[in-house]
Parts: sequence; C-alpha cells; structure tokens
Amino acid sequence: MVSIAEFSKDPKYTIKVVSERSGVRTVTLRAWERRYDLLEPERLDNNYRLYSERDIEIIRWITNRLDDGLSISNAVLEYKNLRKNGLWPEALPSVLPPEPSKKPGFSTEVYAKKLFTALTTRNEAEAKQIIDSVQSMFDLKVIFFEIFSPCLYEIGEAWYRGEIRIATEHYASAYIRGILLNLLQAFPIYSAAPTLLVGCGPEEFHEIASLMLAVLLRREGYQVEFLGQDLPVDDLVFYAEDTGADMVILSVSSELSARPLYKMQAMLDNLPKKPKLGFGGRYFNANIKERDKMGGTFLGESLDDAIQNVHDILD
Ligand code: B12
Repeated sequence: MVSIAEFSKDPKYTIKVVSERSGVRTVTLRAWERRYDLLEPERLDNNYRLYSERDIEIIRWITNRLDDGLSISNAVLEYKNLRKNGLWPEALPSVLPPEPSKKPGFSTEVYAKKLFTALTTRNEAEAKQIIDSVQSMFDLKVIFFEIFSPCLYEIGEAWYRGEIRIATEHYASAYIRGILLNLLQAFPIYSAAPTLLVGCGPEEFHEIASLMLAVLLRREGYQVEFLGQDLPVDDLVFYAEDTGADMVILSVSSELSARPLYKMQAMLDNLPKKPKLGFGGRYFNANIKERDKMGGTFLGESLDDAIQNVHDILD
C-alpha cells in the first residue's frame, strides 16, 4: 500500500480542481479548513488557495472515513492522532478505470471500428459507452495500441480521402485526448520517484502518442509531467533544470521538429543533473540514420518499447 506521505506537497491545484477530484463541494472544503484546521493550502497574491496532491489524498481519506460512519470531527481527530505519532494514513486506491474483469464481447478490431463510427458520426453517448465497456475488458495498453491507435489511424485515412471534415478529425482526436488526460490525472504522483517530462518536439502538434506514453509511465510509478505540443528547446531545457527532471521524452513526427532537437542533449548535459533525453515517433521510425544525430536515446518504434527502455535507462 502507498502512504499519503509519498504524494507531492507542491501547491498546484485550485479549490475547484480539488473539489472535482475529491467529490467534496468547495463550500465544504472551506468550512473544514476553517473549523478543523485540516489543511493549510498555500495562498496566492489574490488570496486564492492552492492545494497539493497530498492535500487531495488527505481529503479523500477523510471522506472515506465519513462513508464508514464517522463524524467529521472524529475523522479529523483520527487523522490528527496519526500525524501526532509521526504516522500517515494509507492512500485510498485512485479513481482509476476498473481492472479488466469481463470477457471481451468482440475483438479489439471491432471495438476500434465501432469507436471510429461513433466519433465520426459525433455520437458521443455511444463513444462513452464503448470506452466504458472496453475499460472493463482490456488492459490500458491493449486499449491504447489496439483500439485508440487504429481508430485514429482510420480517422487520418478518412480525412486524407476527403471522406470526413477536418473538424470531424479535430472532434475525434480531442475526444480521445480528453479520455487520456482523465486517465493521466487519475494515477497518483509519487514525489520520491524519478521525474520525467513527456511531450512533443518543436512544431510538433501530434501529441496523442506522447500522452499515451505519459499515462503508461505514470502507471509504472514515475513522476510524469505531460507538457503537450510544440515545446521550444531553450525553454524546455530551463524547465528541465527548474523541475530537476531526470529525463525528457519527446515525440517527433517531422524533420521540422527533429532538427532543432539535435543540440538538445548537449544543452541538457550542461545542467547540474544532466537529464537524459529519450525520443521516438514517426520521423525517427522512418529515418533510421537520423537517430544518431539526436545524442539521446531512441526509445524504440513503439510505446511499449519505450517503457522498457525508460526502465533500463533510469535503473
Ligand atoms: C490527430 C491528428 C492530427 C491532429 C493532432 C491533434 C493532437 N492533439 O494530437 C492535428 C490536427 C493537430 C494534426 C495536424 C497535422 N497533421 Co495529422 N494526424 C492526426 C491523426 C489522425 C492521428 C495521429 C495520432 O494521434 N495517432 C495515434 C498515435 C498513437 O500514433 P502515432 O502518433 O503515429 O505514434 C505511434 C508511433 O509513431 C510511435 N511514437 C510516437 N511518438 C513516440 C514517442 C516515443 C518516445 C516513442 C518511443 C514512440 C512514439 O508510437 C505510436 C504508437 O505506435 C494522424 C493519422 C495517423 N495515421 O496517425 C494524422 C497524420 C499523422 N497527420 C498528417 C498530416 C499531414 C498533418 C498536418 C501536416 C496537416 C496539415 N496540413 O496541417 C498537420 C501537421 C501538424 C504538425 N506540425 O504537427 C498525416 C501525416 C502524413 C505524413 N506522412 O507525414 C497523417 C498520417 C494523416 C494522413 N493520413 O495523411 N494531425
């Protein structure tokens, strides 16, 4: 089991985010803070509160004790007694997708096609139903590699053939991106684990593969920050220094994005912590000779290879 102490205490989240993630209304959170002195969120200049990942876990633990029948004052007392003795409660399991338990009704190929049809006909209710049912049948890797990826591939082909509008492609990829972001945020962040920055090279807007990788690496227990599209090299190097990153992992699908990155490992080597650079993506899958120019490590042709290679590098 994981102790709440392992969660980051960096102040990051507004009260609204905390409310969404813990299921406790903002007004109740403020009342608990006033009456029971439970948390001490950092205050910004505008007096807004900022909570940490650890605060969210404490609130979830308290609400679980309320569900067990304790009064709020007794739940807080129990928490404070633990802390007085130098102990931390165990974190609750995250609001993660259920472990796959049902037998698949169809092959993954069929689900990929069903998802393609739902998204290209803008049938969001159907898409949600498909996502819910595949989550109860398959592991995340299977969902990402055998359902989401072929569905996106087909969407790209349909766009290329002029069968669907650009807007439809944007709608479908935004939907899948949303599902992935929710998953990313559902996994706990372990502040003692190595820090990985995951995102896209400069001018690179295809971020879904890097987001999938961020989810899978967070599931492995790494402290992953997902940085998204189009990262400028200089800024990213500063950010790696600020965050004390152990590794920067970038997805690249064009030469335009790859070229500015050839100097990046040397820049990272000038930082005190010398973060490693890992990379992959369509450009380096197709242009094998270009891989050596990057200085860092080509993490493999697939996201599965990347996970294994990250373990090897950071171990
Ligand atoms: C969604 C999408 C977009 C969205 C992206 C939105 C978003 N928020 O991510 C938007 C609208 C931004 C977009 C823009 C463009 N797109 Co686009 N896009 C796609 C689409 C439909 C899906 C991409 C995707 O997410 N695939 C799923 C992921 C999981 O697959 P993947 O990215 O290929 O990644 C795999 C591997 O490359 C590898 N990998 C990737 N990253 C990494 C990283 C590491 C570390 C490792 C180890 C491995 C790895 O593992 C993954 C799994 O196998 C594809 C269709 C397709 N065939 O993929 C077209 C596609 C990639 N796009 C294409 C094009 C042409 C463009 C534009 C040039 C269009 C335009 N004229 O503006 C621009 C370029 C923008 C830019 N500069 O980046 C073409 C590329 C053609 C080519 N040969 O290069 C495709 C193939 C469509 C097509 N059939 O023609 N696109």
